[in-house]
Order: sequence, then structure tokens, then C-alpha cells
Amino acid sequence: MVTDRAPLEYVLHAAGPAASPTLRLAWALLALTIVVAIIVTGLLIGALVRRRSRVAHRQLAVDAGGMRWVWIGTGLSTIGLFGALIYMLMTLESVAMPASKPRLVVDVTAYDWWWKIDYPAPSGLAIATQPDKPDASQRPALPGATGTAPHTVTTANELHIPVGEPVQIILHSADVIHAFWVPQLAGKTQAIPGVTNEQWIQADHPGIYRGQCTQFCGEQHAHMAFEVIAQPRAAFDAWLHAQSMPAGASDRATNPAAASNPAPASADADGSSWQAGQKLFGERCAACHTIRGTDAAGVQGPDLTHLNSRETIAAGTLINNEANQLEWITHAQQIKPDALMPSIALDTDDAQALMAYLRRLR
Ligand code: HEC
Ligand SMILES: [Cu+2]
Repeated sequence: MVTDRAPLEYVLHAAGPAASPTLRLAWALLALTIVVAIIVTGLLIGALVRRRSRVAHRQLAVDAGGMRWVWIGTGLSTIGLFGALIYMLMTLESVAMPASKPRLVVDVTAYDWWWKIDYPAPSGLAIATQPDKPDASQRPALPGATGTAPHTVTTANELHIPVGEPVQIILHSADVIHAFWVPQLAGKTQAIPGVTNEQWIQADHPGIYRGQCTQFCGEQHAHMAFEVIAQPRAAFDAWLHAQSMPAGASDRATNPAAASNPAPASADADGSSWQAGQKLFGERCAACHTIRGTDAAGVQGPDLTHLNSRETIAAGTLINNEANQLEWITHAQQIKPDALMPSIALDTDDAQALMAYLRRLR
């Protein structure tokens, strides 16, 4: 389900402890400015309506006590602004740190124009992937994990979190400055090249919360959305476990050897073989896309290992279904002009074979 709620819903509802204090602050400041506007308007109208006495008209030098109002106004403004300052500092303090230390830490990297999301692999699982993948050495080994494989699970544009607990987000940028914002869950934080920023989010109720890049980063900035999917712990763990599997493992043995030694050629219902699609993928897509458990190890585009588990593609631009996938592959430059994926021309046979292969990426 793609979120179809009103885009400004965050003005009315906050869904977690990192967002509700700022929501209250926003309403308090709005109330304060409305009161100020009413007072000023009232005084202005009063001044317009009030008339000087006829005598006073010719005696401009007489002091009618007007200065008193300036002092009152300055005093009230100072009290109001000072109060607002204190409230703002208290709000900042209250959202600076979660109540408990986050158990889950997720790496989010902003790219022109999509989000890469890396989870630590569930412990006890060796992840089938290429040992020479660039981020292989960056993470400390988790207890129980074996081998030299990177201990991360990678996905794109879809951040799953367990409900009711704080989650730490470590923010990077691969190119220009972006900003990570899930209005209902927390304030925004910039993703800056060469800098690591942190924030935390927490959702108190299961649901889908829309996120969006909020720092202008180029032509497709508006098409750089993502979804935060908050689910109960057990469902989250099951999701993470499934994501940690190599491609197509759900219907085969879960060991990586089986994935790299596929069964003899088989044809789909429409007669096209997914093996031909896999070969085509190796030739035309693998330079940019990774499919864990296969030789495809490109890092310029989203990890496609579990492509069909996602709700949307191209950073919230299209609903994820087969028709849209093919449309995207063949017309990426029309759908998202300047996106860093070319439109790829495919004849009917190639398209069928490729789709037969992509269908397996559950
Ligand atoms: C030059 C690098 C490059 C090549 C080649 C390439 N892609 Fe992409 N692909 C990308 C980038 C970058 C994105 C993200 C674009 C965006 O959302 O702005 C992407 C996005 C996608 C997505 C959407 C994924 C998601 O979750 O949002 C799919 C599906 C996809 N590519 C499939 C393919 C297939 C199939 C091929 C080969 C026929 C291919 N790509 C070739 C770079 C590439
Ligand atoms: Cu942006």
C-alpha cells in the first residue's frame, strides 16, 4: 500500500516521541503569533478610530503619554519571545536522545535520487554475497556471523522498523547534500557527503509513514521519497530474516551454493526461461545492480535481491508491479528524467526473459 494520506497530515498528527514535542511546539508558536497579531491589529484599529480633541490638534508638542505604550509593548514582547525561547530549548532537549538506547542501528545513504538502506544482518546468519563488495570490511563482525561476508542486509527506499522502540539512523550521502525527513516521526537531518549525521526515530503504532528528501538535490529531488514501515517486533524480525537471504532462496535451499548453481533450465508459463533473463541481467544491469547470491554486484543502483518485496520503485515514483517494472526499465528517462539509470531498449523476447527472472526476486 502506498500512503495515500493527506500530505500535510503531519501538521495534525505525530506518531512517535521524537515528533510529538515538536508538534506541540509548532502549535504553541502558532497560537502565540496569532495572539500577537490580534493584539497588534486591535491597537492599530484603536489608533485609527481614536480622535484628538480639537484643542489638542493645534498643540503638537503636548505629551499625551504615548511612550507608555511603547514600554508596555516592548515588555510584553520580551516576555513572549523569552518564553518561546525557553520552550524551544526544552523541546530540543526532549528530542535529542531517545528514552532508551536503540537496539537497532540502520545506515541510510542518500543517492541522486534514491535511498540505500543497510541493516546489520541478523546474528547467526552468514550472508551470501560477494566478499569483495566495497563495504565488506566496514562493519565489526557480529557475534555468531561467520566468514568474510559483509554483515549487512541492503534494501532501497523502504525502511522497516520495529514498532515502539527507538531506531538509530546513521546518515550518509553518496553525492550531494540531501535531507532525511519523516515528518510524523522526527525532524529532518541533513545527509552530507563526507559527514556522518545521526538521528533517531520511533513509531508508536504500526503503519506506513512517508519520508521525503527535503534538501534540494537536483532535478528529481521531488521524486526522492521513501516509506517507513513500522511493524511489530516479530514481523520485523521475520522481514529482516527474509531480506538476509540470497536471491530466489525462498523457493529453494537457503544455502548460497544452491543459488549460484541453479537447477537445469526451466521455462515459465509464457515459455520464456528465467535463465536467459539472468544472463541478460548480467550483461546489461549487473554493472549497477547487486543481486545477492549471484555474480551481479553493481553498487550504483538499488540492491534488487528482494525487489518484489517492496511497495514502490524508483523512490516512491511508481507502485511496484510487473507492468511498472518493465515500464521503468524501458523508459526510466521519461519517468524520471536525468535519473542515473538509462532507458534500456528490450525486444519482446528479451523483455519476457528479463521479467521471468525479475519475478523470482521476492
Ligand atoms: C548505469 C547504471 C544502471 C544500469 C545499467 C541499470 N540500472 Fe537500474 N537503476 C539504476 C539507478 C541509479 C536506479 C535508481 C534510480 C532512481 O530511483 O532515481 C535504478 C533503479 C532500478 C529499479 C528500481 C529499483 C527500486 O527499488 O527502486 C529497477 C527495477 C531497475 N533499476 C532495474 C534495472 C534493470 C533490469 C536493468 C538492466 C536491464 C538496469 N536496472 C540497469 C542504475 C542502473
Ligand atoms: Cu533532495
